[in-house]
Amino acid sequence: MAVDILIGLQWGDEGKGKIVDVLAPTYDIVARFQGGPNAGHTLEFEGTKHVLHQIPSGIFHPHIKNIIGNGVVLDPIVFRTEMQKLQDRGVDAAKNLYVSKKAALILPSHKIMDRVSEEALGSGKIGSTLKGIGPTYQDKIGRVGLRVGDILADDFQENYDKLVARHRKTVEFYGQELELGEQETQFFEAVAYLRTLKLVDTEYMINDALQNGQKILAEGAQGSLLDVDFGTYPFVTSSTTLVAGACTGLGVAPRYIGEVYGIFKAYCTRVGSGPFPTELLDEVGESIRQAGREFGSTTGRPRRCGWVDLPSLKYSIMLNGVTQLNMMKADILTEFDSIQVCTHYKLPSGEITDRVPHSLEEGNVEPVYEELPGWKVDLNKIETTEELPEAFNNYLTFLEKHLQVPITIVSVGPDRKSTLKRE
Ligand code: 2SA
Ligand code: GDP
Ligand code: MG
Repeated sequence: MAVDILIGLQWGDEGKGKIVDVLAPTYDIVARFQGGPNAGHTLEFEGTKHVLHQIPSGIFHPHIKNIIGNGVVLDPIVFRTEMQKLQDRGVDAAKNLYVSKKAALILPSHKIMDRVSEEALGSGKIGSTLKGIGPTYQDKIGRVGLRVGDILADDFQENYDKLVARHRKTVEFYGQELELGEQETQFFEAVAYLRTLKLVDTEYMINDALQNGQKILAEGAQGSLLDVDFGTYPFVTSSTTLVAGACTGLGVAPRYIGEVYGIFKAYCTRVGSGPFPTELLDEVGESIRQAGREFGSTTGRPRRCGWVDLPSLKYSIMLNGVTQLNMMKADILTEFDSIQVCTHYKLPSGEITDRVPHSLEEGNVEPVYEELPGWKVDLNKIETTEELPEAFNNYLTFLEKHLQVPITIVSVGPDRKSTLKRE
C-alpha cells in the first residue's frame, strides 16, 4: 500500500512525461501534485508526439484514473484547450480525469502580474514561463486566492471581481494598466466547461484507493533544483517540487510513500535564468542542444546545456529519498569522443567538496571534472541492455558508484519503446 513518486532531479525537462507514460500501465491512478501550465511533459508513441501541461501523463491509458491534485495551479483556459486537443486525437480525457476542488485557479490577471513582475526585475528576471504560476501561488499562500471548488458557488463572480480589483492595484503599483480583453470572456467560458467535469475531494479519493490496495503514481513537474526551498533561489518555481510536495499536494501521509523514481538526463539542461555550474557556452553545448532538441516544451525557449553534475544530483537524491534512478537521453551523447562528469565543486577557499553550497552563482563554485571515454554508438538502435557498449556501461557504473542508487531504466529515444529496463 504505497504511493510511488517520480521526480526530476535536475532543472526540469528530464523526460518525466515519457517515463510516467511507460510506468503507467502498472498503476491504477496517476496524479499531478504541483505546478501547472508552466510544465511541458512530452510523450511519444505510435508515431505521434503529445505535450501535456496540466493533465497527468497517464491519460492515454484508458483504465487509469488521472488526478489533478490540490497542490496544482490550474489555468482553466489552457486546460480547456488541452482537453480539446486530446479530444481531437480521439482521447476522451473527461472520462478518467478528476480535479481537486482545492486546486488553485490561475486568473488572466495572474498572467499579467507575472509579466509585469518580470519586466520590473529587468536583467534580474526569473525567466518565468509567464503562465501566472508565481502570482497564483502568492495568492494561495496569502490566503486570498480562488480555488476550483469556488466555481461551484453562487458568489463566484463576486469573489472573482474582488480578487481582480486587488490585482489591478498591484499592476498599477508597477505603473501599468490591467487590460484583460478577450481573456476574461475565455476564462468564464472555460470555467463553465470545468464545472461539467469531475470536481472532487481528491485527498479522499487517493486515500480510499490506497486502502483498497490500488497503486498510485505521483508525477512531479519542473525539477528538484527548481524547488522553492532547496532550488537555486530566487531562480526557482513557486512550489515544492520534491517528494514532500506530493504529501501536501495530494493529501498523502509520508508513511505511504513507496518507491521514488529519480529521473535525470545523461547531461544537464536548464531553461530560464539562474546559476548552472556545468553550463557549456561553447559549440559543445550547442551540439547537445541541437542533438537533444533542447527547446522548451511550453515556451519553445532554447534550453541551456551542460555536463552532468553529481554534487547537485546527490543533493536531489538526498532531499527526495530516491530509491531508483532513470537515466534519460543517453542517445544524445553519441558524437563525443569523451564525456565530462562534474564530480565535485571547488570553492573560493580552495576546498573541494561534493556538497551543494548556499550559492551556486559563478565565482562561488568551479566544477571539478573527470573525463570518461565516449561510446560513439547510436544507442537509439539498441533494444536490449546486453547490446549496450562497454564504454556506456562504464559511464553507468561510474554514476552509480558516486550516486549510490541503482540506475534501473535507461532511455535511448523519445518513443515509449526506446526504454531499456536494467535488472
Ligand atoms: P515559473 O513559470 O514561475 O514556474 O518559472 C520559474 C522558473 O521555473 C522554470 N520552469 C521550467 N523549467 C523547465 N521546464 C519547464 N517547463 C517547460 C518545458 C518550460 C518551457 O517543459 O520545457 O517551455 O520553457 C519549466 N517551467 C518552469 C522557469 O524556466 C523559471 O526558471
Ligand atoms: P519533462 O518536462 O520532464 O516531461 O520533459 P520534456 O517533455 O519537457 O522534455 C524532454 C524531451 O526529451 C521531450 O522532447 C521528449 O520527447 C524527449 N525525450 C525523452 N526521453 C528521451 C530520450 O531518451 N532520448 C531522446 N532523444 N529524447 C527523449
Ligand atoms: Mg518539460
